[in-house]
Amino acid sequence: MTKIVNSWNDFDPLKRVIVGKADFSVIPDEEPATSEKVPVDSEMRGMWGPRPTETVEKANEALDRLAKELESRGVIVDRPTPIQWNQAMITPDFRAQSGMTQMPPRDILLTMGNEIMASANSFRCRYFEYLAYWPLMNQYFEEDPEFLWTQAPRPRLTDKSYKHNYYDEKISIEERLERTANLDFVTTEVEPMWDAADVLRLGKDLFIQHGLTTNRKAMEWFKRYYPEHRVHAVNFPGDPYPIHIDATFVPLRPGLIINNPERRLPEAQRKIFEANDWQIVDAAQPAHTEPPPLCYSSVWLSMNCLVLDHKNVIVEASEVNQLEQMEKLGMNPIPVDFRDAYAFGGGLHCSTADVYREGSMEDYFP
Ligand code: ABU
Repeated sequence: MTKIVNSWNDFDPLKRVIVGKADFSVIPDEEPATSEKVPVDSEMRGMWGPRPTETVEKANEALDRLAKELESRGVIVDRPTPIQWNQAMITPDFRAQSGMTQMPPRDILLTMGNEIMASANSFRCRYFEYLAYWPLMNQYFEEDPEFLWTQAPRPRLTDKSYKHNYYDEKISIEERLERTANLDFVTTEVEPMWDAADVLRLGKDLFIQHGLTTNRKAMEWFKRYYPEHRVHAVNFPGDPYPIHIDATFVPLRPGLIINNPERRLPEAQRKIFEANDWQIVDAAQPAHTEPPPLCYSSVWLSMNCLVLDHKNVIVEASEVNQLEQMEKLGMNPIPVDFRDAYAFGGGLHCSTADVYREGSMEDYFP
């Protein structure tokens, strides 16, 4: 019997990780939570159904490349069990036309020490996505006697979970930014809803983004579930589509974090970092002006890197500015050609979920 699961942050030495798979991925039909996420001018508007086979194959090649790179560096790589998502998802409370994918794992699985918890996602199409990881969870459970296999309270996702008529084709970017600044999002507060990728783990402190995929009630739930942690609600006013913290605020090692210059952490929320001598550096500009086709995410996946330890970091190979900045910051960037996976939910950090990193729960902000 060995210890398989342990991780308290995104930068201690990585020893075991889950890398997603793109098989059977579907572009979901519009629903209250997702329509808000798709930019008005996106070619994905009004489009749904299985993703083109050649794009799935290319994404899987990119994911396999990442897995190989990690394995060549001694990291154990686990993979989910793909599910046929092109079928209706039905619960007593809603019916979705299809599921979505088992990408990216970072949205679904939150590792907190020896616990991996499946999240409480607000997208109806993602309701059953955790099932793709259940064979791995069962394996960890059988092999690691200390592993805590948990599931956050499942949201019901009835119509009461969303603001009606919140989404409107005519909403301008300026209006979206105003809504972000006012913390006015599509989800209501009837139940806790959260994506794991909105949670930034820094040992004792959890910085959780309030946005399109995580609501206030989730923050309250985290406070009660993890009483030994400090939970900080953070928001980034410059983001018209605030979803997931890992293309916005990305720690590289203790004391150093890169922040998306278009989505700066507000002054009041910076204080805890500054008071503890953390350096917050503007991330380099993305090398691309557009995301790849059929991609939900922004060009800022450029900064969505996977930190292997306090020195080594995997960065997408075409992101030349980010690669250069990593060197200037004293990191050793390892380029991996990964852009073909972007459309399937995100970059290198998104596409993985921590299983084991060395280290323990530190208090970086005493
Ligand atoms: N899943 C991360 C996406 C963040 C962004 O679109 O900027």
